[in-house]
Order: sequence, then structure tokens, then C-alpha cells
Amino acid sequence: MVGVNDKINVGMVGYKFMGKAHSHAYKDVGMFFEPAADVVMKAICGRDEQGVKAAADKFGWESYETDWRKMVARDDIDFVDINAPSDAHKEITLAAIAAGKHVFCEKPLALNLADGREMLEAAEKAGVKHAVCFNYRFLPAVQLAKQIIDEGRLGEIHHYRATYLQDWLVDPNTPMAWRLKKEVAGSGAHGDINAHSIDLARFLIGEFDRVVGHNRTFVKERPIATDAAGGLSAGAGSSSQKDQVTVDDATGFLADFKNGAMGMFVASRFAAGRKNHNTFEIHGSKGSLRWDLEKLNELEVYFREDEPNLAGFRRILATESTHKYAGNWWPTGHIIGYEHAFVHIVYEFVQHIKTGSPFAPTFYDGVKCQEVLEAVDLSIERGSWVGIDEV
Ligand code: SOE
Repeated sequence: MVGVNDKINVGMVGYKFMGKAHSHAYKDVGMFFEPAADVVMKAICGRDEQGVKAAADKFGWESYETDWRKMVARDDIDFVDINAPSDAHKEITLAAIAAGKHVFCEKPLALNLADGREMLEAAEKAGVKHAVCFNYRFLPAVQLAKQIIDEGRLGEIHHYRATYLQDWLVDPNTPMAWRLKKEVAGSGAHGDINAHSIDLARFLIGEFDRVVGHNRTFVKERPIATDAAGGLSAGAGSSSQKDQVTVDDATGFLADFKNGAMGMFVASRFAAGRKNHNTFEIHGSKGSLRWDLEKLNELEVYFREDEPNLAGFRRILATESTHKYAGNWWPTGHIIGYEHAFVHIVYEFVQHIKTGSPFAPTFYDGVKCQEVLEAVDLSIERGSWVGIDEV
């Protein structure tokens, strides 16, 4: 890139869905933003050499590794991006920190709260920069929602309601996948997608005080996938053998926030017809707002101060140059997509590493999210409310 004489070398573990989304972000960030350093896609890592070599070639990585330990130790890597399943996050993170690398970790931060706290402590002790990829914070409409709330335009917040609904598991013949094993994923819909809703709620209205939840595993055993892609690939072949599902298919919970607001959350992979229905709706004393990932450029707002005969929810298209990040892409009205949030979080993390600019969500936010996740699980065990300060 013209004018940039500094470089930052990325080493990434994982090359499938998140590996592709993050690779796109590293390729595009220098084209649409002015990062303080030229982002170099130095190495991509995966256990299957044929798969990771193909990804390196297709995505534009300079090299590939099949052993993350070797990649993490390389002198030509400045930060490690972890897209491996949740059970590998802690080991790779601790090794990267020990090698003096900054760490960018996919969500949820860890398999459990104890591991997350260990990761945060190690990162802070080593003085490396750290991030959790809660990507949805970095969309212009979500940034606008935060601006509206922070400016007091909704007044006192009374209600926060969030859904994160998918339906990729509603077919009982969908084969087993790593996300369905507790020892690999930590939990099911709860840690995978309630995690996003919890982070967005913390980002937008503040800290949780107490929670009470319930959950279901609707399909308790699934056929074992017969192709390398595993159960996530559409039409994956499957054998007659079955394996046990050991996580939740859906988790819902009520929450009290420290600011007095009431919260309602549900995450499910059995919401037939809902493909990636990440939504929040917030009601305050002066107005309300609503956002839906499936219409991610739009924010619906309602302000009680509007003239009664003109009052009503109206749609803001967050594509003006005044909307954070939107101006870096296209003229107003030329909308952006899911992949752009990853470009934005990568840009902010590179600036954080290179200039010391403020950044969130860090491992601290990852731990705060794990606290809520774990408090909900404890409430399900007890059948009663659990304070966040109890976990
Ligand atoms: C699967 O549920 C998944 O890929 C999540 O892991 C992501 O975080 C979410 O953005 C899309 O759905």
C-alpha cells in the first residue's frame, strides 16, 4: 500500500467459514481503510494439508502450516488469529502469548469461564493486545444504535429483547458436527449465538446483574457425517451409525441489567425458516429501536417526541458517510454485507496494536460474556435466578 512502510504479519489458525471471512477482511482492509500498517497474510494453518494448501492459494496467504505450534513460534508472525473450535482456543492463545504474539480469537472466547479468565490473565500479564471477534458490534447500524442510546435519545432503558435464530439443525438427519459436542464447543446455541446477543447487549446498554434460563436438546443423537466437511455442509453424506448430541439446541433466558432494564434472550438452531435471525429491540422512556441482521444496514427507530399524528417507527438506512465505517465503502444507499463487519474489526484491532487506539471487545469482554453464559447454565441447574457475581 502507498505510504505505509510498516507491516503487520498475521498467522491464522483455521481455514473454513471463519477462516474465509477473516481472510477476506485481511485482503480488503488496506483497500478501503488506511491501517497504520500494511496487513500481510503471512501464514494460514490447518490440520488437513490438502485443504489448507488450497485455502492458502485461493485466499492469498503467503504460506501454510499444518502444525499451529510451528506457526505460532515463527518470528515472522506478529499476531495470531484463532478460528479453531472452542476447545483449542486456550492452548493456542497461551502458546501465542508465550511467544509474544498479539491474539485475535473467535467467539466464544473459551470452552468455559475458568479458561477464559486464565487467557485474560495471561494476556494482561504479558502485555500483548487481545481481541474477541464479536463482529456484529462493527456494523454501521449497530454503531448508530449505540450512538442513539449513549446520547440519551431513548431515555431510561426499560426493555432489551434479543433473538438469535437459525434452522440448520431442524432436520434430525443433519449429521453430527463439532458444534454439537460439549467437549469441543463448550455449549450449543447458547455459547455459539447467545454469546453474540450477550455481547451486543453489554455493548449497547451495559452489564448484566442476574439471569434465569431454560434449554432443550430436541434431537439427542445424529448420524455421523461421512464426508470430510462434517455435519455443517449441506447435503453431507451420513452413515447409519449415530452419535450423541451433548449440547443445547436452544437456550432462552431472562435477565435483569444493573441499570434496571429487563432482558429476554433466545438462541435456537431449530427456528424453521429463520436463517441467521440476529435481532435486538430496545425500549426506553423516550423511544425505541430495533435491528435485524437479515436487514443489517437498517435501524428502525421510534421517538416519543415526534408529533403524535406523525409518530411511528421509521427506518434509517445507515449508509451515509456520517455512519461509522459506511463512508469507507460506497456512496449512500449502496449497502454493505455480513463480511464487512470483519473488515471493520480487523481495522480497529490493527490500529489498536499499532497506535494504541482504544479497542473493544477484548478478552475482558470475552470473559464478561462467559460469565453470563455460565450464570445461565447454573440457573438451569438450580432452577432459580443466579447473580452474575456468583460465577
Ligand atoms: C454458526 O452458528 C455461526 O457461524 C456462528 O458461529 C457465527 O458466530 C454467526 O455469526 C453465524 O452463525
